[in-house]
Amino acid sequence: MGEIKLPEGFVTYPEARKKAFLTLKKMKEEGRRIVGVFCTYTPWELIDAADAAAVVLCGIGDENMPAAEKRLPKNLCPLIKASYGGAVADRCPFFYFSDMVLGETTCDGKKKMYELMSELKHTHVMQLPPGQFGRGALEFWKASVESLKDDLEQFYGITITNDRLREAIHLRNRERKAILDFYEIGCLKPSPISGYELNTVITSNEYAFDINKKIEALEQRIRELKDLYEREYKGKKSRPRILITGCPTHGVINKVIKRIEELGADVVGFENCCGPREKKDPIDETIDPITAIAEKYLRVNCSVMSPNPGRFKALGEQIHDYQADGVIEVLLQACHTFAVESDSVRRFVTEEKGIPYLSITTDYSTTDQGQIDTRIGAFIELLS
Ligand code: BJ8
Repeated sequence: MGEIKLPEGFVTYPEARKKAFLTLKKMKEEGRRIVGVFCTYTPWELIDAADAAAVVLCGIGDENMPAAEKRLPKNLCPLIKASYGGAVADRCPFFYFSDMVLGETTCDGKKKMYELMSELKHTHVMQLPPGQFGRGALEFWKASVESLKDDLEQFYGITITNDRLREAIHLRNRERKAILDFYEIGCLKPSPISGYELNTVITSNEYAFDINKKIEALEQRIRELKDLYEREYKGKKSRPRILITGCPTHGVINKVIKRIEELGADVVGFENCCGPREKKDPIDETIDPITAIAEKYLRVNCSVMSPNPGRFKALGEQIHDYQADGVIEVLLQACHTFAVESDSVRRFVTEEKGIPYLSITTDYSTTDQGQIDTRIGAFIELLS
């Protein structure tokens, strides 16, 4: 069993969430605006420009499934059930502290769940077009961005100015660059950082509300890791290098990501929403901010878009840049869009890129841990 090296004072994802409860409570008491969000399509800059904090509401763990399943089908994506279950059972402090919720019409499960969620709290659902390129797709999405701006203004009784939007875009672009540089430490061979740390730090960072401090902390860790690479890793033999693709992995960090590394491989990168998917693509700071925001987020390569060629381009680039020896696709149960796309991903990885591929379909329970370990173990053996 390999041991995962972690920096001193490392904070796990559940610990970071616990800490964030207290921060949010304090923020709420101080009268800060808080908007609950879910997805990479979220235009963070609009929320920033409304002087509100965005807090991620995606659920993890399976303790809220029974509450969710009173209204939702059992055979539904665990991310959707965990998120709704926490809200409806009043066990998600992030939902509790949110003034309003922002969702997008991504997959069918999520968009229908938002209808139920809107019974609990004001929920603004942005309408996404089904594809990025069709006639009128950008106009349609831009109208959704404008309608979110109108709703935030009305809900809070404020005006969101273009100057404030430009400032927010500039700051978030700086944050994107810092996050991207942090991910790219995984391109070093052998990697001086575990995928477990990468996944944990970036997902936990969603609960760090001071963006300037977050950028500083990332830059500091990047310097430490580069130094560590020069001192201890450079020139040494690398373990098999795995690139993760598919559904978001924040709910299965321990079950899949950590296990891959304990079983003898390095997770070096993520081609999913826990990776640099949208970080590589800054917002244009030279044009009208609403148009720039609409253009940027429409370029997100999620499987809910049909067709979704950008994902294959990004996957190819990451396999190359991160020097991946194999790809593991994580599919959350009943996620149809990623599941349908997975055969094309398998063929792309094995036939075009010539490296092995494994897909794992799972949920947030622990019942399939043994089976997952066996399959990951066999895959790593194949790569060794
Ligand atoms: S941009 S990946 S964060 S939608 S896993 S709930 S798609 S059934 S999470 Fe996602 Fe935005 Fe896309 Fe990223 Fe539905 Fe699939 Fe569940 Fe999903």
